[in-house]
Amino acid sequence: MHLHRLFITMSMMAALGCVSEIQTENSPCPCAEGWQCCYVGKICMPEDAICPSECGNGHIEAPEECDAGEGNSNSGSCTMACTTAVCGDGFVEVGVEGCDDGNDVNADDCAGCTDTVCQGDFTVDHTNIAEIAHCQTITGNLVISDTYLVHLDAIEQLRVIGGDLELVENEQLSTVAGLSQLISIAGDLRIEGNPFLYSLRGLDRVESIGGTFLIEQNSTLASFDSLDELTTVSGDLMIMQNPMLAVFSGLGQLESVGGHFFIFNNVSLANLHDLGSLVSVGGAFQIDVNISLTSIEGLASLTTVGDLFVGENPELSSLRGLDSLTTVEGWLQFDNRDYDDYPGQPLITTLDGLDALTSVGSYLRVVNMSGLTSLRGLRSLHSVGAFLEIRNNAVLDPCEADWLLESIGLENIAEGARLSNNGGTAGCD
Ligand SMILES: [Ca+2]
Ligand SMILES: [Ca+2]
Ligand SMILES: [Ca+2]
Repeated sequence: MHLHRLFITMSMMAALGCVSEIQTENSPCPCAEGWQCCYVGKICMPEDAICPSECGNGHIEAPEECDAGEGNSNSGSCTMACTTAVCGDGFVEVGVEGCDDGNDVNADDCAGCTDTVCQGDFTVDHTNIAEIAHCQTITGNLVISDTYLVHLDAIEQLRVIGGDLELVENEQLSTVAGLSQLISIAGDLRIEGNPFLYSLRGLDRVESIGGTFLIEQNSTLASFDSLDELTTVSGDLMIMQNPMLAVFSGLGQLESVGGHFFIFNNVSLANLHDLGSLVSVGGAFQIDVNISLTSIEGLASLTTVGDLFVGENPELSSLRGLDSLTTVEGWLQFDNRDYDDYPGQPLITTLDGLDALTSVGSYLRVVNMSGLTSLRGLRSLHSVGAFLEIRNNAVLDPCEADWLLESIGLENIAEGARLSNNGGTAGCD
């Protein structure tokens, strides 16, 4: 083939009488017909041969896809390797791509060359929530407050919140199902004053809350379904004034609350059956003013608490459920306020259920328990770190208080005891 072409070329050139040389490969341009003049080196090559290429010379030579000369850039449309910039090449094309992590995985910080890590704090409402639709991570706080949002489907990419998540006083919000990808909240989760939020379905994948978890004044919230992955609340857990909340189903995996745990004034709350995994509460555990609460038997795994306060739950008839509790590190109080507008706990007649309790780190107060007749549930108690107060228990025989003092031993009560105004008359053993 080459010989044939060379012969023709030689014949033509000889006929024209313009060249005396024979066309050969790599000879300098100009080239004879059927040959190409390569840009690099200005040499002749057969037309079907591949010329040498030099990326960066401004000429597109195979196999280059582009060559912008000095304009080649790994942040531009033609890379330093003379390839056309594309999503997935590992280079960020400035002005076109937000990121390029060189993979086609979308569940990371860069999805489809869109940066999914949104830096800083965001406050959004129904008019601008779409602006954070691409965010898989928000490094700061996300505040959704006082909006007309009905749902949160616009932010269904969201996986991680580095700060707080606040859902506060959204008058029409009925579901958080749009948060179904959310796994962790490093700060607080506040769900407060959302009158149509009847369920927490959508928080199913949240495993931990780094700060406080506040659920307050959500007037139709009926359950925690489904917080099935939540094992840890590192800060406080505040469940307060949710009038339709009847059970804690959905909190069945919760093992520890690092701070305080307040269950306050939830008028429909009937029992704590779904807190069966709860082992420890670091701060004060306060079960207070829940007028329909009949049982705390769900607390069977609870072994340690900071303080424990059970008061003003008028339907509660027993402390059964605290059977694993061996240590109260701070205060232990069964203390009713004795004001007309507080109902007391008249149905509790014994402290049975506290049989495993051996020590109270600070004060032990049993005050204004109008139905209490026996303290024998405290039979294992042998240490009170501060003061023992058994007072104003209308039908408690004073001999019961004497028995407790003797059972613990005055020498094991650091700051002494006050046993007074216990009105029962059953007589001492
Ligand atoms: Ca080139
Ligand atoms: Ca790219
Ligand atoms: Ca990616």
